[in-house]
Amino acid sequence: MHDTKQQWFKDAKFGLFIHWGLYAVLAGEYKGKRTERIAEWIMNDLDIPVEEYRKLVGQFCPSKFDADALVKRAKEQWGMRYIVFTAKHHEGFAMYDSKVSDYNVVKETPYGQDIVRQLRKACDKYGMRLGFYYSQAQDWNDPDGYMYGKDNSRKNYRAYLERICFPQVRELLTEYGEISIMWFDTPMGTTPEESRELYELVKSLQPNCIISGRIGNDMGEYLTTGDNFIPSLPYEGDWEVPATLNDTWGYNQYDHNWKSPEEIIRLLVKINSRGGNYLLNIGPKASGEIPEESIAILDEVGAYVNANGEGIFGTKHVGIYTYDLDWGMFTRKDYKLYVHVFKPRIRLEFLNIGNKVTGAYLVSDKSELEYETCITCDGFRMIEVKVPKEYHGRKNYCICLETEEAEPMYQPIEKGTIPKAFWSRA
Ligand code: JFZ
Repeated sequence: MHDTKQQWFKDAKFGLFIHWGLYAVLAGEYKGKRTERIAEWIMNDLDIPVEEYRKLVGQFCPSKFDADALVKRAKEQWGMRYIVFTAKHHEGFAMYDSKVSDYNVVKETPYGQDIVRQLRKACDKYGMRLGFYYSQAQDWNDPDGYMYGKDNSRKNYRAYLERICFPQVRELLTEYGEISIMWFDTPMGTTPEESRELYELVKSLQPNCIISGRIGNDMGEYLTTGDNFIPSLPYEGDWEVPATLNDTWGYNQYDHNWKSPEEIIRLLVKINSRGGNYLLNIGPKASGEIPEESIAILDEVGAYVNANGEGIFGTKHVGIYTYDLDWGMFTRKDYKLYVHVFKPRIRLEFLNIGNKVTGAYLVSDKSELEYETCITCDGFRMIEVKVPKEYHGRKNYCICLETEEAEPMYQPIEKGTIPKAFWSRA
């Protein structure tokens, strides 16, 4: 079981991933050819020669980038508690003023400003935690980086670690204030010793900086699932699902396969109900603007999160309920069971929850709800909550059942396996 030992991470539940780099200039297409893969992989997918790709620096001028507005919106409207930003992705281009490599946004673009510095300032202003995505093995700009020229046979990865990776991780962790997460990725052929060296470097500079699962060799402080892959069952310990709003991380002008706000709300609650954090991505355009579809979706998701944050932040994973509810999902805190309701109901019925309910309320305004409890003829507890009339046609709201017991107590579907204690409680 993974334990970050950082309560903020356990409570955070919802973070913002930002994938931004030179690939945004191409936006999914190069010389009339569209990539069919995730847009930040376009150099690799379309075999763009390094010298050709490097010329993109001359077109990177995100004059419309507004770090302050973005971080303010992410914190206050979208309800996100941390940001993970691509300081350097596989393309090898640093989105900050790196003294290690001139291939960076300050040194080589007409824009000439430090993106990370702007995010740092905005995160400090709005109390948002900041982390960095850093591609520690793949570097398509450096002959000693993995997947350079799609050939891993002649590289000196040790030289790459010492010349680029370690010094850049050092500058990121010494020049930009408190960093909450180092989000490493695709460790490729990294040896256990190399992962350990990277781990020790991070901890030597910022002991409280959490190291993500993809540092390699099982040395992550939390589990990073596969992209957009949600564990089917509740999972003990600290873990996170990196996920997209459409089908790409970096901006792709042709990817319109956006998930709906309702789908995102359900995914957030589903991940939280199983004990994980949802790290949800946006891919800014080359202009620095956030795709309007991303903003529209996250504004609506954020309205739910802000109204029902009590049932999201600081919750723990719930066990597997006896029945499959097609209209709702649970999250929980001690002595409180939250029910996120996704479809219109006039009554909420819960069979085989053995808990003694001591109160019920609507999370958004704390208004009390009427409820009844009975024991069915075959001996199972039935809890029934009356939905206020004004909510009969509503979906996407959350209620709280206050219980005498600290944890949810699901009764099995089969009688006879229930401890005697349940039978005595009417
Ligand atoms: C990696 C990157 O290659 C990709 O560009 C993006 O940044 C994503 C968040 O991370 O892609 C992966 C890495 C690992 C898995 C899947 C996609 N995995 O282990 O399933």
